[in-house]
Amino acid sequence: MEDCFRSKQGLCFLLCLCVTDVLCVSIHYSVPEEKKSGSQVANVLKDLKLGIGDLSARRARLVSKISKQYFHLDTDSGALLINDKIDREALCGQSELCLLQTEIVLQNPLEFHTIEVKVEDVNDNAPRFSQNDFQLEIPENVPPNTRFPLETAKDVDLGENSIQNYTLSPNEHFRLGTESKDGRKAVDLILEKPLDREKQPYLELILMALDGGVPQRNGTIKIKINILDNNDNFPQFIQSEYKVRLKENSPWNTLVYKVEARDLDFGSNAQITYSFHRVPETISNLFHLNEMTGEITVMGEIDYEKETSYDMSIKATDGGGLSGHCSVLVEVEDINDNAPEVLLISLTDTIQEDSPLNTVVAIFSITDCDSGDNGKTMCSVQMNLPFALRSTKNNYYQLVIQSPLDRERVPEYNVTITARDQGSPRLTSTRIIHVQISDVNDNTPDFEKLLFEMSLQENNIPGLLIGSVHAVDLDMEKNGKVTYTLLPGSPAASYISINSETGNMYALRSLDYEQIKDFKVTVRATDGGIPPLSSDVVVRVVITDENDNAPFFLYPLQNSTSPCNELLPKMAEAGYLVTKVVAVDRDSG
Ligand SMILES: *[C@@H]1O[C@H](CO)[C@@H](O)[C@H](O)[C@H]1NC(C)=O
Ligand SMILES: *[C@@H]1O[C@H](CO)[C@@H](O)[C@H](O)[C@H]1NC(C)=O
Ligand SMILES: *[C@@H]1O[C@H](CO)[C@@H](O)[C@H](O)[C@H]1NC(C)=O
Ligand SMILES: CC(=O)N[C@H]1CO[C@H](CO)[C@@H](O)[C@@H]1O
Repeated sequence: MEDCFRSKQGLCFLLCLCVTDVLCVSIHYSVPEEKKSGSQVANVLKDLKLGIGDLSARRARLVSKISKQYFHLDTDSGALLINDKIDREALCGQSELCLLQTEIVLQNPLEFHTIEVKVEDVNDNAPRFSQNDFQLEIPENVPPNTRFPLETAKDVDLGENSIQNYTLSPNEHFRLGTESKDGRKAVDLILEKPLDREKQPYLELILMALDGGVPQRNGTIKIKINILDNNDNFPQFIQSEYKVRLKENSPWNTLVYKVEARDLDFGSNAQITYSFHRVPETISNLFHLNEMTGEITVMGEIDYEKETSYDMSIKATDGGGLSGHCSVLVEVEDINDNAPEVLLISLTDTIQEDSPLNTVVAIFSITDCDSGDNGKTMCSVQMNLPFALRSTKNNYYQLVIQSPLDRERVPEYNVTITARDQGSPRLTSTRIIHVQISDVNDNTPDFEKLLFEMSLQENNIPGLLIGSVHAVDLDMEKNGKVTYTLLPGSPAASYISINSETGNMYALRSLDYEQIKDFKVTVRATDGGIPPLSSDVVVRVVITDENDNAPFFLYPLQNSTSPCNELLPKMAEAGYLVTKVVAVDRDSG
């Protein structure tokens, strides 16, 4: 290019030459670049006002100031022909005007004709980018209308044949912005719609530069856009609420549930740790949350009776500090681990034997901490008792008298209350209540015999024990304590006395069989109840005889002073009744 006649410089040189030289004539032609060698640029004959043959006759030749000869002259025809393909861009670069100058020298007479050939631009160059692709990294959170400058293309052609326009492959995020800065076109990528790495982490666009020639040529470059992650995604639990069931008494380390959160971000922005979020100590002491895996395990005693459900909030935090939440409701399932309990509310521990039917002896309640069937209870007492259960509402029961009581027959009862629930396995519990029957004076003293007979030898010493009577009273204590008295009214009552406590009977004085053979008294047995009950019995005392009387002669009289004179006939024969001796003895037997 250095030896090419460049533009104005060359033109000036020519003009100067022509001014000094009268014979200087400048002829102008033009030829498109890239014409094949041998193509004709023009015929010079007419312009040189010469005829055919003149050129060869005057030994015309082309003289060029540059070493390379682009043209040659056909001296026979006068045609100016292209020697070699002309590349305008190589010759003149971006200059608007590209002139090739050559001179036709004629001899005899010597003449110079300057020929200027304007090389016209042909759209022979496509727009060109310096690289095939272009890397761009854009954070996903850049706001719309942010501009990213792009490399521009170059097209060495001129004017219309150089770059006229840029286009971008269709896409939903970017458009092109072109601006002319200092006469140069700048191309920017303008963000139209926000980016989302999680949807599309990578974009490839094609930027095309178009020139305005015919045919239109284009050049392309790939724009590779890596969208950089911002921690713009919150960790998100797969479900926002979890509901799980857990059997009570579940052992240590039982897996309750594994929660899982996802984060659409990348790298540490997507690394999730789990933690309890503001849960009370009762929960954090009972459950363990693995912060890496999200597994919730049992760490304490799960007791349905203490707590039927646990509501916990769990937080997932990513490496960038964003967090998401979920709630886990753990419902504890009841296990029949509680036996029913009999709770005695009131107990009358002694009950009068004459209490009327339906008298309440005890009130108790049955409780079972379990729920459902596990907590449904039934209650019973043993058969053959004078008591019955009567249930009132809310698991309250009354133990009432069902049939008459008799302390003298059964003085106490051990009532076994059995409560059983309906869980599986069935659990039962029993409670024994002791019911004491208290005495009522409902029994009269009862003599052992209907009639007592005693005997007493006459001439007894006063105060002698004759015998004793005994009456039984089945009642207790005072009610059963019998005292004995003699009923007055019979004269014989003065003969004897009775010990009121023991029932022993004593003779008050010496009795004479010969005077009294027997007598009867009535003894009354009275108990100590209020009012007292009593019964009477008759006691017959028989006096027995003793040989206390000498026989006594009734005849002859014993008090006569004179001996008994009996007149006896002389002639009395043997067997003759002299007299009759009569004696008596007051004793018997
Ligand atoms: C550039 O190309 C686009 C699309 O092909 C067209 O809409 C626009 O008018 C062109 N601009 C120029 C200056 O030619
Ligand atoms: C771009 O140029 C290629 C050949 O170089 C051609 O096949 C294509 O159709 C051109 N595209 C446009 C839009 O002009
Ligand atoms: C009741 O239980 C008590 C104490 O266990 C026992 O001493 C008593 O003999 C029992 N009574 C009956 C009637 O079973
Ligand atoms: C003399 C005398 O004393 N006579 C009496 C004897 O006993 C009888 C019967 O007891 C009496 O009647 C007599 O008077």
